[in-house]
Amino acid sequence: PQTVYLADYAAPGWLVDSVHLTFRLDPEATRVVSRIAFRPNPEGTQDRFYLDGENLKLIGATIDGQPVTPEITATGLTCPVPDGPFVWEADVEIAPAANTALDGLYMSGGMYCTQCEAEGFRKITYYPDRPDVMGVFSVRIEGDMPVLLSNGNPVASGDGWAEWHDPWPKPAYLFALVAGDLVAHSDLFTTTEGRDVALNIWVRPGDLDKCAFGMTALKASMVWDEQVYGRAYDLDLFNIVAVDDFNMGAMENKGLNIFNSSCVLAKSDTSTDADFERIEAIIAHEYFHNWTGNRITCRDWFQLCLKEGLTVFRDQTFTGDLRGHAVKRIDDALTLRARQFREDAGPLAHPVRPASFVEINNFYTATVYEKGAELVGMLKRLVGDDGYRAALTLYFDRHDGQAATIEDWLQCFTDATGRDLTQFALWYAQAGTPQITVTDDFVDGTYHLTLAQMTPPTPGQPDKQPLHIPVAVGLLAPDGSEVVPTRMLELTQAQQTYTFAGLAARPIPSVLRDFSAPVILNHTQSAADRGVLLAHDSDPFNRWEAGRILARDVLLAAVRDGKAPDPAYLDGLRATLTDDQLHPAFRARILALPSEQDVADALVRAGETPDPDRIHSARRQVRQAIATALDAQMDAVFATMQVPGPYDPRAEDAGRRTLGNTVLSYLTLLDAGHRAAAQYEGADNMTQQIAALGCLLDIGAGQQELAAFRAQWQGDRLVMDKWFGLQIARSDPAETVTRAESLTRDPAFDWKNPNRFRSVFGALAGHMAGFHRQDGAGYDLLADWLIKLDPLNPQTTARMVTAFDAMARYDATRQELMRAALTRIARTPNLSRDTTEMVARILG
Ligand code: B3K
Ligand code: ZN
Repeated sequence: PQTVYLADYAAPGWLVDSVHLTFRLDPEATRVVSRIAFRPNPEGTQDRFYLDGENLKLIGATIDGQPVTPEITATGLTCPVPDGPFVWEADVEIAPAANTALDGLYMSGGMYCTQCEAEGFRKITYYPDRPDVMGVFSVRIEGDMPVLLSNGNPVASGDGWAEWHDPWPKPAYLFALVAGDLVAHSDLFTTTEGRDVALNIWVRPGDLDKCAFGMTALKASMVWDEQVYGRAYDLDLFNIVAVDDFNMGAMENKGLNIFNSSCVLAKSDTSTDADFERIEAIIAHEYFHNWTGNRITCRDWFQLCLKEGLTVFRDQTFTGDLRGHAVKRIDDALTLRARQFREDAGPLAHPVRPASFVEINNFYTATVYEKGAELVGMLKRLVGDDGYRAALTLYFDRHDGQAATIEDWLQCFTDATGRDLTQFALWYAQAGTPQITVTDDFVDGTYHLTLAQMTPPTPGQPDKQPLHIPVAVGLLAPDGSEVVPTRMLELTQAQQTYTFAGLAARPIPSVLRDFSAPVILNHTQSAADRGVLLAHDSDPFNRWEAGRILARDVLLAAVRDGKAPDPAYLDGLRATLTDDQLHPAFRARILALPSEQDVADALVRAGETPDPDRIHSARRQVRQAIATALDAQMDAVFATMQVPGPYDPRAEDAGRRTLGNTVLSYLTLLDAGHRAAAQYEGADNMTQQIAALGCLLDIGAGQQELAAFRAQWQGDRLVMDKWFGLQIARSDPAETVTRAESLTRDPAFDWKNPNRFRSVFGALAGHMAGFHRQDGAGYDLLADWLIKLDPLNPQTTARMVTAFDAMARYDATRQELMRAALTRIARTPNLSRDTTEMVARILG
């Protein structure tokens, strides 16, 4: 397979003014007629006319009405063209029913739908399928379906046909088409500019009662983008469609967002609080793309973080505004550490803006998305709120309608604020998680804080340069009062010392407040100091972080020496648990221990080899000890966290349920599942039903409830995904693989559906001790199924291969077994380009 390099970027030789597409839908033989007005690009650097195209049957082509015979390869075509502007017409045949890759035009449960990002449009017709070619699309759909949708505004329709026009020039990856037997949950929205917008969420008839929450989230997003970013919607219509077979979460096609049904459908008895929050965030994310992604798109796919990092940052801020910033920041940091830091520490590490790729779909990663969002957050910290607003206003003014680059983006910050961001730009190019080591001294009332930065080597980048890092620091007096409020230190050298004079006593530093940069802190602090921070830090993030580190150290001591938790730690936990001044959601975050993976990460950082079984049992022991020590208080909290009245997904209630369910998980370790069984029985919402079931499975009980759950929910695909996943996630490590294996023989295991496949194998890969069973049975099972899935769905296969990316951190036996499984995948004949690239990168 060929590698594409950022350095090889060449401006397109021809630009597109307009595109007319006619679809005659048929599952086996859909005809796509395209009429494209091309003109030479004055800035073009390509001299050969080339159109991308894959798996297309060309029936005929003309240029300015004259038949032509292009030279066709497996990936595109070329042919001689006139000197000036010309009109290209092509008639191609495609087979949506045979498209199991879910990329291009495909079918899901009898409906037609599309996915074109990143390079799916070339599976629909011949086209310059690159984001810097933007055209105005008109679409006619002919098909025997009641609902026929495409981008933009409706022009005309009749029985079995519809015409659409999208006035906003767009790259082909934002094209979409949907045809099916669908019904809409509809609403109206009037923008600040006075435009009336019809809003629809299109679903299969049985799902109509799961749309109301998504609609509320959509309207909240529209209001937020107007108020916070001054961005109003720009069409008369905004459509969302729910699709059951989808490779990822959702897609921001102009005016016609297509969603994995799991990311839009919600109802209290079938969706958890976490589902509601995630759905709200994804609806916002796709909606926000209308400005950050669609109106301003990416010049090439190396710039992916330009739209994804910024849009994630925007949806994170939105959720924080709606549901509280402290807890949101904690959750985002947890996700970043669990996914991005881990990616950065292994063979798949890559910069936020990669320099090369084989298959771009393999780069929709935590690094591009979540670390990309952190870079936006750091820019905002460096230039301040006003500077950020000015830079964004300039960005929208200057680049609206364009395909832009990271250089363009940073230039807006420099021009709007005068800040030199040359060093900051390194964040986009240098992979790996920086580590900051903190040391300090205190002499005669003066405190010196020294920060030293180091970024470890990553594949292809042995030597790293110092980065420009905003480090928010505050100082506490020994009694916990704040003596120096938050100051934004800018670390730019390998090592810098900061001075704080006039202090009465040696302060307790609170470093990296609000997680001001995506870095790992090496900071030796006494348990007593951490206890003060946990009890008093004015920064909620660092308050949580202090508790987190204490918990981590307790877990490490249990793993290394079988030590029981320090009584001082238990006291701190008790104080937090019972502090009614603290938001329940925040208390729940403090009570939730670091995961087994987190413990493994800490061991690896300390140069040790993690033993998954040992970590699993040590963590269970610690949980048991916490439950025993805090039994009475937890019992009291459990009672007070019951939310009266009808279920409401709002943050306030969700926080109470989270804390209630967290203490329930501890109490279950002591009461033989008594309370959990009762909660399961009485639950009128999925949050409490599934949490109770999980608690029961945790102690080896709950089989009866599991059967009842299935009987109750067998008609609901999304809930059944939970049923599959939960019993694997909560299994005893000795049984995880057999449980997963037997579930693959369940008649409801529809392995071609990505959600169902992920529910089983995502849960298997996520169960550290179960997946890493010493005899390699977990690796073999996953490899067998990835080999089976690859020919059908390369994208989902390649994504799930990442389960093996932590290979190098384990003992020699496990490494060998993982290597064997990966080698077996690699040697499979006709392995997809997607999976080939991922396996090769992991094997190194
Ligand atoms: N832009 C899409 C992701 C497309 C993934 C292509 N493999 C969804 C999003 O980030 O909003
Ligand atoms: Zn996105």
